[in-house]
Amino acid sequence: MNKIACVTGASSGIGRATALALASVGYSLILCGRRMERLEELQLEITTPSVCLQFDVKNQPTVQDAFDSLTEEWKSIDVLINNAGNAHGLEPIDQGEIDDWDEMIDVNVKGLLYVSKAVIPGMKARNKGHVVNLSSIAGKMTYANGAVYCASKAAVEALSNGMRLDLNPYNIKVSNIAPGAVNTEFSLVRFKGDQERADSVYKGFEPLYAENVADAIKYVVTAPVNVHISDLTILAGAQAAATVIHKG
Ligand code: 8X3
Repeated sequence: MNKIACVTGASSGIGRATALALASVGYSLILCGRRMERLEELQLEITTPSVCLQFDVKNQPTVQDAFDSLTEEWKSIDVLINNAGNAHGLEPIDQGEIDDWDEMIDVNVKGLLYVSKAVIPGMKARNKGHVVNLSSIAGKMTYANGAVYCASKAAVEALSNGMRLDLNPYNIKVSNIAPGAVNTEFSLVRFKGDQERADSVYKGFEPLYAENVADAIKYVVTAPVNVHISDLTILAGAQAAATVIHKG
């Protein structure tokens, strides 16, 4: 068996592109997501061995059951890409929806923990592994109207730092990836299907594409054993900070 990479949120965006990028350098793939048909479509594009796991990262028992259902061979995960995440809403703190807050904290923070809890013990037992957590520029700089999303990503940053310390004695690398403006379904989800508003986020400049972030993750994962990329921020070419983008 090739090395095994497990990608959450593999059905679209950065997760999908990362699965394809890692397959292109020979990784076998565990594709995780909520939408089985999308995972199976992706599986058809992947030439290395792959399996699909359907679960919602918010639901801890189903996360654990899914990983428990893997055969022994597939349980030997070398690389975990904690990509599943989302943003819901963009408004002042007093106007935020409780359901939106729950969704962001449950998926971005608790979901990442649930998946990590299911995978890291095996890495520790095998004394090797690599965890890649998808944070955001929003985790490094809070912007107006984004307090809860930014807080959830700041939590990812703290978790990456804590994991790196705790897992260091077990030869497990932990990389934190912080993308800026990436043109995926991110804004469409944030704005609850308002395509026009989502499109306006990426107007007037060339944003990052999921493949750009996937390329960086591929480098992070395949870097020599003596190289540990602990933290990588990737902005769009015209971007200087979370909300500073030179347009026009
Ligand atoms: C996505 C980047 O700046 O829209 O995490 O929050 S940003």
